[in-house]
Amino acid sequence: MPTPRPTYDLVIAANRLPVDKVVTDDGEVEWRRSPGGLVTAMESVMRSQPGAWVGWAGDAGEAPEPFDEDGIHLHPVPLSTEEVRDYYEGFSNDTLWPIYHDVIVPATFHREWWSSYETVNRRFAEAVAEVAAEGATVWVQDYQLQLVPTLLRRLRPDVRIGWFNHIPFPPVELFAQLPWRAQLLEGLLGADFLGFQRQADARNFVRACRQLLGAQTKRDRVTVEGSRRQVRAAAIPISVDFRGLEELARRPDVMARAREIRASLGDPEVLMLGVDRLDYTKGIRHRLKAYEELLSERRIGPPEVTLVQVATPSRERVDAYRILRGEIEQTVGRINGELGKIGAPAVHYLHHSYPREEMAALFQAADVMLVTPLRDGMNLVAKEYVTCRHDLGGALVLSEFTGAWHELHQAFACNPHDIEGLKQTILRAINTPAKDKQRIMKALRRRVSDHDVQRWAARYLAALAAAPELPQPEARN
Ligand code: ADQ
Repeated sequence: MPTPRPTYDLVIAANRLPVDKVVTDDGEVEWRRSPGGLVTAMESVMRSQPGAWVGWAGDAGEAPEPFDEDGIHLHPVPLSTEEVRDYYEGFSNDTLWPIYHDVIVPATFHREWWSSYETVNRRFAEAVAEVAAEGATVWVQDYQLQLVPTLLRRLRPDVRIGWFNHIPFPPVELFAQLPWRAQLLEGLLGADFLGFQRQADARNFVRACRQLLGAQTKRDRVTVEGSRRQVRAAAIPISVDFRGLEELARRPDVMARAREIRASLGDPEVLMLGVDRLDYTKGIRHRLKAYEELLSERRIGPPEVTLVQVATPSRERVDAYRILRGEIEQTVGRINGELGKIGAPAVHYLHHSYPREEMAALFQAADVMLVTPLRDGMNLVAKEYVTCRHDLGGALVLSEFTGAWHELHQAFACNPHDIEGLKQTILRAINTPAKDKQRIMKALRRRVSDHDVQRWAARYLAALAAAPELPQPEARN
């Protein structure tokens, strides 16, 4: 008789497993932990209770057998080539992503994509049902898995189910465009607790349930029709591993690297930095436009002022991303061609991923950090930047359209659509006296230090545990 598979009291379900496959020189397959806030947060939680993580391993085709890595049980879910195209690149990133980010680019609707999304969500729900212990806590992550809560509840009514949305939840006027809006809301209502980055996101969700499903709602609760079950929707903003990242940023080799970066750029008076996934939500074009105008009006210029723009390759098989990359690279070429000098380009553009040490050094090297998204669930780069500035140096320009702005009010706030205003804010960030900037940085750092990712995970799990129970039947007289 086959031995029964082990089951776990805490199960995370996310589109990706927290590991990347690496094939060594002698052809051996190794799994390397992909660094990221969620993994760090989970490590802190899973130290006290054994946990499993259900997710895709990153290659299309058959999934590897489940395995344990650094104390976490990893349970891979397979995706075929067509599913990667339809469920992931299609429905998740070309239908939901634009709708959930203010339709900065138009969303694409295909019925086959939806059908693939349903199939894959069902597969995730079945995988979770297999590894979850009796009465387990299941924490589902993000917009790729919005149907999992209800599908899982049908399979396993004994488990407690939470879902966290890493991206914004749109206003009902935009959400209503989705042909599958009712199914998505009903999918989420299978959870006991739904977590969002901002209050406004939670309110948008509750309002969508009221207006599109006719559900009864009261403050942050939605009553599920037919079952009298209540689902709570509230904001629990994500954060970074403040202590871990700060320790890294204090390492002498990282600090030396920061100095080296500045020196290799010709020791500019002002080094500005942008770090983003190459995504149309991040406002890279608006940032470059403001910078280009400041240069051509000769209010700033190389070699005294320079900009490093790191743009991580992202979703390169989705058309909107290919088009964006072309536009950004053309703009950078134009700015350098027209406004750069020999040995002093106006923009240093890097289309790579970097190790954490290099990112921490870049953050420390930068005098002005430009975080200018048109819409962003949170934006961890803003929090990472202040975490790395233990010297209290630097200034953060932060878009009001990020979740981070709702916590980091003291930053130099900007509306990236207002190019004139953005230019003024950049100049203010450059020219504010160092003493005032230090005071601001101190306040920003206190906020992130007090609300780190470990606290986020603990708060989320406490809210999930305390979520409303099914109301007891009223006693009969
Ligand atoms: P993202 O849209 O990916 O995340 P963000 O929050 O900025 O955006 O996180 C990006 C991460 O990638 C950061 O940790 C950053 O340091 C790292 N990174 C960026 N460029 C890099 C490079 N070139 N090399 C190495 N690392 C790089 C989604 C939502 C956000 C939300 C997060 C977490 O869109 O709004 O903040 O999830 O919930």
